[in-house]
Amino acid sequence: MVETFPTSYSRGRRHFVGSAAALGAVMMSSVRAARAENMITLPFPEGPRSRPLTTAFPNKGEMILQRIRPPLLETPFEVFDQGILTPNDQFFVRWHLASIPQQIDVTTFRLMVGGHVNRPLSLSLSEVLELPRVELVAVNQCSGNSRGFFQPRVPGGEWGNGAMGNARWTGFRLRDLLDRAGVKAGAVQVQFNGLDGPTFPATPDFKKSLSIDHARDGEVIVAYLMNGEQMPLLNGFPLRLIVPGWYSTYWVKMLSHIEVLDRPDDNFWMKTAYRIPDTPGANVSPTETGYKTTPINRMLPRSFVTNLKTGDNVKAGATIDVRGIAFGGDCGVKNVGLSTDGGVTWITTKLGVNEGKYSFRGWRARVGVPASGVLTLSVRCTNTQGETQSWTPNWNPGGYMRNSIETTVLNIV
Ligand SMILES: Nc1nc2c(c(=O)[nH]1)N[C@H]1C(S)=C(S)[C@@H](COP(=O)(O)O)O[C@H]1N2
Ligand SMILES: [Mo]
Repeated sequence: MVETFPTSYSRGRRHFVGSAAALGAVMMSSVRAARAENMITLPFPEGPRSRPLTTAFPNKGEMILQRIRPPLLETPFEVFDQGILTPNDQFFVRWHLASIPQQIDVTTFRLMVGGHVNRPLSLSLSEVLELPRVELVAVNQCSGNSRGFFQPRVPGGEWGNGAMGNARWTGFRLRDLLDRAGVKAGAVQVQFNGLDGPTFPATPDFKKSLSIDHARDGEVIVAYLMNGEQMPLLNGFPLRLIVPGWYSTYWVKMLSHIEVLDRPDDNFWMKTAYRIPDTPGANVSPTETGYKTTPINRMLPRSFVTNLKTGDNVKAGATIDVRGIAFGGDCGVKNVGLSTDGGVTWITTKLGVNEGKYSFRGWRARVGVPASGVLTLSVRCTNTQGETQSWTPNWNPGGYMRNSIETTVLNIV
């Protein structure tokens, strides 16, 4: 049966088993190696000041190491200057629970669909590969991407801007799978669970849910390939949910159980965790209490300069190329503006290839450098729904949904 898989599956599997068998040991040695190796300086207002870079995780290249177990690995920001698709081996990694399978037997793996359905399913990987194949480019962004910039500081993974990535995902529509199981009348949500689990029984297992209509919208997919290749173990091998336009907390990795619910999911990860103030931009003041909350959902527009960083030198009087990436959130990019005067005027940048409304979009502009002082570049994305980025950062106790205008300050020499 393995032979009917895409070649990358069987070829990848050997590689996968070989490299991931000693995941725990690899992770321990990675820290020792990393300590001795490069450190990266972090621009966070309230620390930490630096972190190690590591290359020791299976199927991963150089990553910023935030935590070993469960792994938190951030993409070094320069990677986003290489193109709008983030390479698999430098795609960020985030897990909540420490018990993560170190190998998957692709012959015995089963995807289960149960709950409020007419025909519960237990499908092998070769069976799911028979479902109509679809492809989509979409940004996977952690709800807490850029949390390290929050002031006042909030607890959680203190990410820079690299807890995001954009990939071409290949798989099948969740709707096709649910239709095969036959959703019963009265279904309200669909719950997703992966093969990872807690090390202490008291810790709630990581499960996320979408409304039945969202789950059946034809855009939510179950992916088995990432950028045309087998997904790295740490990004969810062999199957993961793709929820285009929504924060990646819903993008359940190592997806193994799908449960159709006839009542709203009240598990910890829906009812208590990953909730945002029900206010515009999920914004509240740090002293506010008693506001209504809602599960985090759609993403907001963001944009970044990728070829220059604060502190870089530029030549007085020169004309420079400025380029970067943007995304609209849960819709496309309408335009990306660049300002050198603190937002008094905006240059309309030239947009790059359109890989669909859920993808990163490249942009570029030419900018004249003044004779002296500093050159301040601010970048602002407006999406096709007319939503734009604001100057003032939002704040909430979860450190979620930061999307304010980014500014890069260059020294004129
Ligand atoms: N099974 C499982 N899926 C998961 C998680 C997890 O802890 N377990 N974390 C979610 C969160 S919060 C994020 S940010 C993304 C990270 O995806 P990545 O590691 O592929 O970048 O996975 C999501 N899917
Ligand atoms: Mo996340």
